[in-house]
Amino acid sequence: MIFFQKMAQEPIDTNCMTLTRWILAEQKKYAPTGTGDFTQLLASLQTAVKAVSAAVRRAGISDMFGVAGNVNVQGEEVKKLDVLANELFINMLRKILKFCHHIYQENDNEIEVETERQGKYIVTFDPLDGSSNIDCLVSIGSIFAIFKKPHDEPLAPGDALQSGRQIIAAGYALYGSATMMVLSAGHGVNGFMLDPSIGEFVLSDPDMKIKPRGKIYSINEGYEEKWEPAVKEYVKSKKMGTPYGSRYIGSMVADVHRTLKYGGIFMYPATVDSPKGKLRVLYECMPMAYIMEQAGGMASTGTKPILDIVPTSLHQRSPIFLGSKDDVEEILEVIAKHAAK
Ligand code: P6P
Repeated sequence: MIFFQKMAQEPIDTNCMTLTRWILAEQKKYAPTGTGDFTQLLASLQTAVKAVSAAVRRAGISDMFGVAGNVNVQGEEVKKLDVLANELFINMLRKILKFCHHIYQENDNEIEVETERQGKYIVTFDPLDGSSNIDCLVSIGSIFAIFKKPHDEPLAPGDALQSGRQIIAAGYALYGSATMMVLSAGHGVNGFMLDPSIGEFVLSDPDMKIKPRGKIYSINEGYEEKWEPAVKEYVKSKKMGTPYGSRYIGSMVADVHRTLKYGGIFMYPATVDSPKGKLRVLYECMPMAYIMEQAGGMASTGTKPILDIVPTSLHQRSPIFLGSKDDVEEILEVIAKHAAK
């Protein structure tokens, strides 16, 4: 009863900074003469996330769990929620498709975009990352990055294959104990919590920065025998002396968000079975690397910054080591030491 009384007395902030207001303020601050297309794009992504969040929260009741019966371009089972999340993102973007062209995880190639409707942005996204965790109610997420079209001509195949340094905005949504959007448009990182009572994302984590060093390492230890020696040596070192804590959720968005909030390192290295790593460059590694760098952290392939990659294929994968600068630099030193042998 005390809890509910407290909730009832919670004052409503009548001047809260919502994501919608923040997007408009960003446009006013950084693109006062802009056409508003970028603002519309971010607003549409916000709407897609709200729709996916509602679907995720309702999945168990609406029989949305379970397998949709087909497989995605990586040969992985696609679950019903995956299909729905895909359609929601596409339809929310399609409404403004004249501004953008998008690539996402589930399909072999880019979305076909009618030439007369092509706009000036390319959006790469993973509509529902961590889907193997859907049925057991573990946090899952959506990830996106926004690039500018590289020329004014109609889009050509491969126009999305740009360096991560060309990203103009990126972020993720986490469907956890609450739904949160974390994004950057190149001027720092801000976190917005979805307030179901008003249906708006409200600024809850302004100007997010990651600690220079954390006390948590995150990696799937089940693959230890398949790691390169440098990764084995580094992980072993985290268990010596004053050990780090080990946390691994198996949903990239959840593991990265915890790393951003608490510091430390998230790793998905190459293994014998996945010599290029598992996580996809365009719609998992690059967006998360952009957020990490904007928050004062690092994200590396093990030999170079993730954002320096120029992908040669849409679903290209990369090893990734991201998080607190000191932690990432520490494993890079071990990797370099082994490479020099
Ligand atoms: P593993 C989820 O399937 C995902 O793509 C990422 O969200 C996550 O970080 C990774 O794969 C987990 O992979 O091999 O540890 O189950």
